[in-house]
Amino acid sequence: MQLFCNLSLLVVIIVSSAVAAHFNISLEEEQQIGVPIIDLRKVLNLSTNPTKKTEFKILEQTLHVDRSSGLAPSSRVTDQTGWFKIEQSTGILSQTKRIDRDLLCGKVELCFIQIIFLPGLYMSVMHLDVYIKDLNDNSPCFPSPSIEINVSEDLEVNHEISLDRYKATDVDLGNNSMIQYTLLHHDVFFKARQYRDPVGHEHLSLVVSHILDYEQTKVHRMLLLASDMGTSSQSSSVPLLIHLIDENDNKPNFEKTLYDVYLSENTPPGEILTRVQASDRDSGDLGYVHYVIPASDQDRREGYPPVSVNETTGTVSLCEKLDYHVHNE
Ligand SMILES: *[C@@H]1O[C@H](CO)[C@@H](O)[C@H](O)[C@H]1NC(C)=O
Ligand SMILES: *[C@@H]1O[C@H](CO)[C@@H](O)[C@H](O)[C@H]1NC(C)=O
Ligand SMILES: *[C@@H]1O[C@H](CO)[C@@H](O)[C@H](O)[C@H]1NC(C)=O
Ligand SMILES: *[C@@H]1O[C@H](CO)[C@@H](O)[C@H](O)[C@H]1NC(C)=O
Ligand SMILES: *[C@@H]1O[C@H](CO)[C@@H](O)[C@H](O)[C@H]1NC(C)=O
Ligand SMILES: [Ca+2]
Ligand SMILES: [Ca+2]
Ligand SMILES: [Ca+2]
Ligand SMILES: [Ca+2]
Repeated sequence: MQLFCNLSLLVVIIVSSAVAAHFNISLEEEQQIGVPIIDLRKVLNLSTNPTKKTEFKILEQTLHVDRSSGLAPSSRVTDQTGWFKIEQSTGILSQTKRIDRDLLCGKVELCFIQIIFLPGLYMSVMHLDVYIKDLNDNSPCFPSPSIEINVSEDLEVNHEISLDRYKATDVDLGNNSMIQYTLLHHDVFFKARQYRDPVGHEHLSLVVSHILDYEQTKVHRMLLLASDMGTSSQSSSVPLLIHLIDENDNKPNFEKTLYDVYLSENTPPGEILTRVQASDRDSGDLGYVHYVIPASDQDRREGYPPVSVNETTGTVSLCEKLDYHVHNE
């Protein structure tokens, strides 16, 4: 019974001393290697007398990525070579290799390296947690070197074109990775729109802000700028090209509103009387013009019209002998 009580007392002592021997510091990522960070002798109130040896010794260094607020499990990585060293005789802590927070901890806010060390012979083990703070050392990055999209010239004003698949990403944390988009060199036809949906996802789109016309401008060229909202904001940009797709939105137009031809009654059939010409502002097949003179089958049986038009060239020729009394007017 006596033995059991002593044992539990011992456990309590270990726990309380472990709590006391635990302290935190914070450090920005990407600090220079070898630069003194803290003097552990001062922190621990140890003698700074150089003749009194303290002999610091690191036992373990472990990276803690605390995802307790997210869905992914937290992780720990013990690196045998470590990120830090403690000068054995002076107790000065310094960095031995590059610490890139963005690479080590990604989007996880709580990111620290725990150093378990002995501050000297016959002293108890201590824990030093070095919290790694984010620096805005990355600019937003677009997934492709340029953005090219095809849109119909028929799109209506206020139509929205999603650019979500072209959004930039920034590997920093918090405001250092929040991105704001701006359209540079843009015209009146498009505006950028950025918004957060009810679920919290960020979206980027282009809004048509003026009637489009392929016949006027076939390609709209602008620059999409992404800037982060961190301290000393970083930004990058990509060319944004919008190719309009032609639609059949133009009617052929005749050069003249009336073609007037005077003939004598004895003009021989087959004679070319005039040539009609119409043009269509659309491109390709949409702008191809062919000519017909509309007439019913009944009309044709009765010899009307007495002229025919070449479908492709627009030349109008006489197809039968004229009779002044029948054909005038
Ligand atoms: C270390 O920092 C964390 C978070 O900032 C804090 O919750 C904890 O109390 C600190 N621990 C010590 C021993 O200062
Ligand atoms: C070191 O001494 C200072 C001032 O005497 C005291 O505030 C501090 O808590 C001490 N630190 C430790 C780790 O004992
Ligand atoms: C846009 O159209 C061109 C030519 O019609 C085509 O080569 C290209 O793949 C299209 N681009 C997209 C993003 O649809
Ligand atoms: C992040 O940016 C927002 C908007 O500019 C600002 O209100 C907020 O204080 C910033 N947060 C930090 C931690 O700087
Ligand atoms: C129309 O004119 C073209 C060029 O002169 C000719 O090749 C074609 O045969 C003509 N079409 C008809 C139906 O006469
Ligand atoms: Ca950034
Ligand atoms: Ca960073
Ligand atoms: Ca058109
Ligand atoms: Ca047309």
